[in-house]
Amino acid sequence: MTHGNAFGLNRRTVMKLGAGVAAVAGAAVDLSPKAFAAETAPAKAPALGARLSRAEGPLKVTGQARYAIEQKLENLAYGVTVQSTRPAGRIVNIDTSAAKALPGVLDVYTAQNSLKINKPTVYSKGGGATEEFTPIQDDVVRFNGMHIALVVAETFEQATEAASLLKVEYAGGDPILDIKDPKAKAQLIDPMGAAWGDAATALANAEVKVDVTYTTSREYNVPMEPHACIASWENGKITVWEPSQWVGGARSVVSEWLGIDIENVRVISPYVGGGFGSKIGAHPHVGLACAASRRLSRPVKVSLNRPQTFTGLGGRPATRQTLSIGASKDGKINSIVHESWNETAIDEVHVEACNNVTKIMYATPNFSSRLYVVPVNTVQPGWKRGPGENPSAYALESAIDELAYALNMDPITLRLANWAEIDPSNGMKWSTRQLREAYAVGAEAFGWWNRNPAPRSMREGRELIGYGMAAGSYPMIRTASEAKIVLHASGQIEVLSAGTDMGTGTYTILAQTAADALGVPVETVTVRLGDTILPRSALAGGSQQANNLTGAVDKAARNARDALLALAASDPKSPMAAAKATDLTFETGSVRPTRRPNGGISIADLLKAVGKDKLEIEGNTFAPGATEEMKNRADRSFAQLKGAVEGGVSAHSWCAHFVEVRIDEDFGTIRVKRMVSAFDSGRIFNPKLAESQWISGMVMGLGQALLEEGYVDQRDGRTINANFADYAVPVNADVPDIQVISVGIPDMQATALGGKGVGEIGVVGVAPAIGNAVFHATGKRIRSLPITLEKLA
Ligand code: MCN
Ligand code: MOS
Repeated sequence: MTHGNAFGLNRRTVMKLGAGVAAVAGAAVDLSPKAFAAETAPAKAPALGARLSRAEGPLKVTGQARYAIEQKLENLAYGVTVQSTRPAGRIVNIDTSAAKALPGVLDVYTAQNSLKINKPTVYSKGGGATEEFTPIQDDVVRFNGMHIALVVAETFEQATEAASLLKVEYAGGDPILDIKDPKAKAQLIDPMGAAWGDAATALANAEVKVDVTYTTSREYNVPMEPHACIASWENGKITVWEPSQWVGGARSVVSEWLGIDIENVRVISPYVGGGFGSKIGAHPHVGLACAASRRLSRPVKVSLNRPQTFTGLGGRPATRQTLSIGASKDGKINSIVHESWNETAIDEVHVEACNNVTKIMYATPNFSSRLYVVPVNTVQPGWKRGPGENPSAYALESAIDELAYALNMDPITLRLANWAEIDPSNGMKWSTRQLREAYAVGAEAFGWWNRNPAPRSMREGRELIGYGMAAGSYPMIRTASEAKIVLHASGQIEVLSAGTDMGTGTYTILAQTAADALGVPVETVTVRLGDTILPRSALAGGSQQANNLTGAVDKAARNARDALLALAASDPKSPMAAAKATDLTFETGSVRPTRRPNGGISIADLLKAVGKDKLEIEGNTFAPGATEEMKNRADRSFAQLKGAVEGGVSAHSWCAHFVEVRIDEDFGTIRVKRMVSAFDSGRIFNPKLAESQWISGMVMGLGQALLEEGYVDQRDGRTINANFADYAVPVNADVPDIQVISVGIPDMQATALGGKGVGEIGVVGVAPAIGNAVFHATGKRIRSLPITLEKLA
């Protein structure tokens, strides 16, 4: 078979598919200033699905939004952590005398003078990722950059100065700093592998094979807002202002750390300056702040400085993956063998599930995958946008491109030849899978079919041009959650949830959901989020929160409509008191007799008429009969979290990315010229925000592909580039023209309102698309990220 559109994906088919999805697809994003001006004009349609700007945006750009450590508290003390400068061994002594002698210093806590902090269990029960490590409880040095002391003083400057005066005496230590170290021992994570058929035999007998190894570097989440909190202990209760993707989880951990009843813990997080997975869990410095506040009976602020964030918590671990694919000459895959290794902390397990995409993407009769972790002296790695799926898609989608070249076949054609009609890992039906549409629409918008597939065949002057593509998936994770709607006699409507908004758009889409279901203008709805005193919500993680919470708010709004009809029919002071609730209708914010379209009374007037100043109504997505304990577990642990297949169908978001790179032939510099991606995230609640999510994921993928790499000094385990100058992330000059297209359709089997996840799917598959484009441009296959000029030379 030759390169070409063997599966009928010619231009005309593409157009037809494109037209077919146009009705549900959001418009492609136009990033011109003109487009922004038009979009920020007040929107008329309040409905869910409208292209509204972020509700909290003005508060943020005018500096009125108060982030965690901007809270002003009386009698605030400042804590500064001290981190180890050795990667392993023991602490023999920490001399704190000079520090304690400084003016303003309140105390210095070390393992010798410890604040008791218990081990948390919330995370380990959810599969690792956020550390169980509790600082200053023993003399063991686990990694370079580990917190070994907390200095607390009246001012930040005094604490910083005092922290620099500690004299630490270390002994011993034989660190393992890299997964390639011969001393390092890989551990098989047994239950996480997946296998069917006889992959080894099928591979041995395959007509065409690729057998390749890919590596990815250590990466960091680097949100703009560093990890920092204020803990305030008062009369046996603690309040923590902590930027959090999950206040319920943080509350649970604080109660475990301190050994106090969870009812005595409140966590507040109305605004989060980015987290990308790194603020799902409260990290050890928060435990230090809480314990110090209890000891001193004062509020204590602990903010990590930027370098400290690189070791105060972990990012995406370095990975190594071997992938073998066997196929017939006509391009049918008959075997995939995938093994992966990722670094983890020396005494904790974080698994990067590198088989997540591999095991579902293509129909193959034989498959085997195994996951290993390799303990090294590093901070426990964590979740970073698309954990598992991201490295998985990198290896798989690079290898598929290699196979396409081995077969002399177009990569889209090859993907379609191995289309999985059902989820190959479990035989379940897909809920929805608009991936063919994504290939078709993306290819068309990009101009894929103009590509000459031969490497080094396209150029403009000194620049080699490369076109590459890759696909990706992200599972639809779900956790039941609850929400409350408060209808005020003033006409104002409040939506309350403990869920958080990291810049994703939760405030906006929940207002849209309530406005839509109640038929009121979106401006009348205000949303309160990010506080454990509000209705229980699972984490903003795993790209699930939008669907969890729109479902809960929609339910609350429906309950509110029922409650209003009942109130109108039952309260003697209601103008409709003579009617039966079943003879009344709720429409566009009013209750009216079903037979009198013009005889309505607004929510506010009804409340005034019956003499109520407000009406509070709850709604949730729990199964009927869910106990309080189950609801608490959904809010505080991972126990109620449902994966992709728990609805009896296999539910995922899907994407196809197309990129053009330009490579200067003389200098080897790589520039991404444009990216076009098509996404299936089901029904989209707000296209403007979903597009912004997808685009930001793609930019993160660009960083991973070309820039991001944590360097560890192999002599002492120090993170060398622990700052924004040396840890390079894309800046505006690196970011090309980006076009994103929605090809999703409402997926009612996946979620209450038919949406699927948006937050992470954007990053999955970008790095391989760029790598594939680099190969097309140059004929060089770089199998390790980031792809730098040195590797290309
Ligand atoms: N959305 C939509 N239609 C859908 C689903 C979502 O319009 N069907 C839009 C909404 O605006 C919603 C947003 O997309 O607020 C994200 O929704 P969802 O995919 O449910 O993700 P979560 O709300 O659970 O947010 C977490 C997700 C994750 S896991 C990471 S990592 C990530 C991401 O969001 N981190 C982010 N996007 C981020 N964006 C910002 N600005 N900062 C981060 O730290
Ligand atoms: Mo996202 S890495 O699940 O917070």
